[in-house]
Amino acid sequence: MKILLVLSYKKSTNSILNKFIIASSYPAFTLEQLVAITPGGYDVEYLDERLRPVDFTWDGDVVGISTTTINATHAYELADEFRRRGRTVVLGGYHPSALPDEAKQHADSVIIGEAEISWPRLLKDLEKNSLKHLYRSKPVEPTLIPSPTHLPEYDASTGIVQATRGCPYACKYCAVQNVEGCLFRARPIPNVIKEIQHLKQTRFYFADGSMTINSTYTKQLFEAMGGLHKRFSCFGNINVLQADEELLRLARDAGCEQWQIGFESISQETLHAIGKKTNTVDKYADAVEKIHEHGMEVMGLFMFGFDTDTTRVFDATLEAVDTMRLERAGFAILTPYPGTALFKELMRTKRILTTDWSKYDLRHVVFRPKNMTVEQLQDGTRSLSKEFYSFSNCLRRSFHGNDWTIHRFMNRMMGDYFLSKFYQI
Ligand code: B12
Ligand code: SF4
Repeated sequence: MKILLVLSYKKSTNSILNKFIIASSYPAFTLEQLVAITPGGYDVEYLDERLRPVDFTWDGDVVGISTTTINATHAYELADEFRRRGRTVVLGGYHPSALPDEAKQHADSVIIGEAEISWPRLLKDLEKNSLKHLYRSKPVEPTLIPSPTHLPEYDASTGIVQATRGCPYACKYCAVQNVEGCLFRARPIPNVIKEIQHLKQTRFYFADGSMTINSTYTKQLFEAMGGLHKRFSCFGNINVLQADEELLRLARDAGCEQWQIGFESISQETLHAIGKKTNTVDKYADAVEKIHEHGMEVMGLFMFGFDTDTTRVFDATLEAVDTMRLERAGFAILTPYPGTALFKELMRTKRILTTDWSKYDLRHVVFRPKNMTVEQLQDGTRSLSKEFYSFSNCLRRSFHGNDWTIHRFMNRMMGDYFLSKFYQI
């Protein structure tokens, strides 16, 4: 049986510039994992639509398409066309997992959630001519999660490693629950270490929802990473980063350069309303200072449009970001991803303005905000992002810290330029 695995991406292009930017930024980790979990004996091809357009004349049996919400409509178009040409189509990933009934209209079968168990089962059923419309498995036992297959297209990029799955905090806006669920599972440390050792790249990032859910595990992992000479960044939460200096020291020794922190808001009332149990505003500055003292940077992530936000939130957030001396920041418009408690609540109260999924990109307002207009939310977030990434502010931040080198200066300026494009509203 011949299988084609597709990572869908709506802006398909073949340009050399796009290839360079994509290949030098992030690999298609999802594709690498899907190739790894496809049992031997099948003829497997893969396609990252960010690098190559889809060829509908592909002559094979099964097309597996992965999609997040912003690419969903486009992924459905691909699915419809492949089905029209007689191929069996399977949809999986964040969006089909959240809305399987919608996805089913465009596919012969839909995988809900993690696929390490269900994808091989689906392929077996297909061979027996007994394909089901939906496949859902229990959270995968961490020892059964194989290392992703290295795909040579991404040698020049930043590597990706995932040590754990599942997040028990279940913040109301977070989509991680749709695929990984709330049950925290940590992969065996030797498996993760072997994977890091085999990375071609010297830099990588942990695609884990948070590396501070079980700090005992994370400390053991960081200790085991000593001597690997890799550099990495990862997500972590305020409650632990502020309180656990041993973790910070081990992180630094293991090669951590940057903690990415979902601050989300500088209002405790907002954090309470969205169920962000890990954050206490009073602890923000101390946590950032401690991370800086241990020689690592902080990338802060913020969202706007919560019911408790008024138009004053933009200036207040910029001031807080400056006071805390964050090296990097990402400013997003609150986006109710299907499957989340936030989406259900806004649907119930009829505040969802559009289900054009391509607008669910953290840059468009897709719901009716409570204490400002759609335009105020859109413009306020855009202006804040522009201000933070203005040339003069990037230049000023690039001199932060007392270990200035020309190499670090160039890295920061280029990194800021890239991020300003990534977060462009
Ligand atoms: C790494 C990552 C990225 C990377 C690479 C993404 C990629 N496509 O490889 C980068 C930095 C590029 C990125 C960008 C964005 N991301 Co992102 N990202 C992640 C992150 C941290 C990990 C995803 C991952 O690789 N997981 C590991 C892989 C193995 O899991 P997986 O993709 O879910 O695949 C498994 C199953 O879903 C299933 N499966 C998936 N597809 C298919 C297909 C078939 C046929 C089958 C059978 C099975 C199957 O099998 C896999 C194995 O179990 C998650 C958060 C998280 N911790 O999960 C956010 C996340 C996926 N990102 C998200 C978002 C919003 C974005 C951006 C829009 C952000 C932005 N500001 O622009 C962009 C859009 C990217 C795009 N065009 O799709 C949201 C998605 C929400 C949603 N409903 O769509 C998440 C969940 C973050 C969050 N907390 O909300 N992201
Ligand atoms: S702590 Fe992070 S990964 Fe966990 S639910 Fe909240 S936002 Fe998602």
